[in-house]
Amino acid sequence: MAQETIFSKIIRREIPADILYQDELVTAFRDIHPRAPTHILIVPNRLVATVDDVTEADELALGRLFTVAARLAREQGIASDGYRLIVNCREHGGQEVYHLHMHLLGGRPLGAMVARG
Ligand code: DGP
Repeated sequence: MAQETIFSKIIRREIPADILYQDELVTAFRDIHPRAPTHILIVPNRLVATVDDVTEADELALGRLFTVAARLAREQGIASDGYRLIVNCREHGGQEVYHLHMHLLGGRPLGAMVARG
């Protein structure tokens, strides 16, 4: 059983966050350390630690991450210029919080996809 993170407390509204969207499957809130003018995290409500822990039971919630990302991008006014969706996995992916989440980044050109090693 995966360890809960701060994101479970945000989902249950036990600690504050700027929540922009929530339904029965996913929650979206602004990243506390934004790397771009728009930086939103979209997370499945059910704890899945990493992409490596994903199973077929998660397919509905993980599909919802994309529909909510597209909806929020339109609402935030960044859809026509474009944006980036990122899901980091474990150490080499740079994952800090072990509750799977999608970053929605936009509002400026985001540069190269991956920094040179
Ligand atoms: P990652 O490296 O992919 O695991 O990204 C984790 C992100 O989570 C990072 O950009 C900062 C953000 N974050 C960490 N703790 C909190 C928090 O308590 N509140 C909010 N809103 N964001 C957080």
